[in-house]
Amino acid sequence: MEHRGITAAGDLPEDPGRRGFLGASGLGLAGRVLGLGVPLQMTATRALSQGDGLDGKDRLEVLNDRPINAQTPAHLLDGPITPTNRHFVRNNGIVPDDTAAEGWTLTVDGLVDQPVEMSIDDLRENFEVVTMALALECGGNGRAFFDPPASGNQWTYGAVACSEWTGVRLRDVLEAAGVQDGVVYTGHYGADMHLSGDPDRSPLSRGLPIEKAMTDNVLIAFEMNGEALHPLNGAPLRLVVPGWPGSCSQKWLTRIELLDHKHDGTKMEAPSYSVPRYPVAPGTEVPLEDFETIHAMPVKSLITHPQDGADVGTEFEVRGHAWAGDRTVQRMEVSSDYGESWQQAELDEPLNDGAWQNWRTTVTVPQAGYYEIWARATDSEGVMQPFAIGWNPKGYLNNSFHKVALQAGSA
Ligand SMILES: Nc1nc2c(c(=O)[nH]1)N[C@H]1C(S)=C(S)[C@@H](COP(=O)(O)O)O[C@H]1N2
Ligand SMILES: [Mo]
Repeated sequence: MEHRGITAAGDLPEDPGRRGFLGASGLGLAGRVLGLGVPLQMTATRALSQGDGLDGKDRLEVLNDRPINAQTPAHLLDGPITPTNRHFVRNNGIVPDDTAAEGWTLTVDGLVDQPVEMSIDDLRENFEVVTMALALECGGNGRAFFDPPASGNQWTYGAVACSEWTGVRLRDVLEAAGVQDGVVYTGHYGADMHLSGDPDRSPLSRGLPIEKAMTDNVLIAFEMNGEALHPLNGAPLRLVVPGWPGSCSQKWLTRIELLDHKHDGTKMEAPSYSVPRYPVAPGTEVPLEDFETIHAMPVKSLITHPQDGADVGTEFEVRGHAWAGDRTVQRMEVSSDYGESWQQAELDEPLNDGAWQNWRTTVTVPQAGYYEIWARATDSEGVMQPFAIGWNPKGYLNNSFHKVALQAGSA
């Protein structure tokens, strides 16, 4: 049966007509939802080919090729742990030429008792090595749905992943260097190059309040899913800061500086990774001093099965993941009647602090026909994913419901 789903599915044929709003079966929904400020917009995608620089990645949708940015179709994120070949890629600059572990060093300096320079072997030998499933989400995931559009990569749903990372705790390394009194922030530096090619400019240098840097689940990682990191995901060494905007997780990590003031590296300052301190009307020009830096990401969930646009029976399993920044998810619900009624899904505990949570439920629909499945998560403080979110100039923090379109009773 020919019908189109709500979101761009990675394996649909390329078709420039898919830019913009939905075709036949989705129009009704687009119209209805539009009035509430959530245009269901499809993103132009193109098939991967050799030369995209995405070797070792499986059916990611390329949003930009200089720098390389690619997201994962939601149905390819099914499964509790994201395989490396399906971990999204978000680059602000050019991947370093040499991403070999041999000869790589990490410097920790600034307000420390003793500046240190360590190889990856030094990290392995001197600190407890831990493996954790950690969820990473780009602050701009969901940007494609802002109207008026926000500039930047037009992520729909796929700038999120939860791989298994092996490394050492950032806290252990900072404590070994000796955190001095008065330290309030970290500054992170990576080996990637600015798009201009100017070696004196950095594509990205973010930092963390020291309290966050000292939490148990912030890792300096040298393995991803039991193997060396993928070059596009920061090989051979990166930070993994679950629950905070992905930009905090510096890739190709070479240096961490401890500071007695907020870090002022590239993209620390507003409007980067910042939102207005107060609600603004769509399209408002907000003065820079009225922005604040994003800390924890909000509660959110993803439907990874059935795939958007699928044919299903009248009874079928719906499943996916949910996560909530520094909190956990306490309830997961699904609707097949546009939010009129909700059924509670079975929700797993996180594998560890910082992992996303898997959920599943069986949905039965009353008769054959077209349905949309909506999913919403509620966090441990009772905060629920909203149907629609307020606009912000850079298109961050869109945690409105994920929806998939299905044709039921035809399979
Ligand atoms: N050095 C460096 N680190 C970086 C980036 C970058 O451009 N350079 N991008 C950041 C952003 S914005 C995100 S969302 C995550 C994405 O990690 P991934 O590409 O492994 O998915 O990496 C972060 N770390
Ligand atoms: Mo990001």
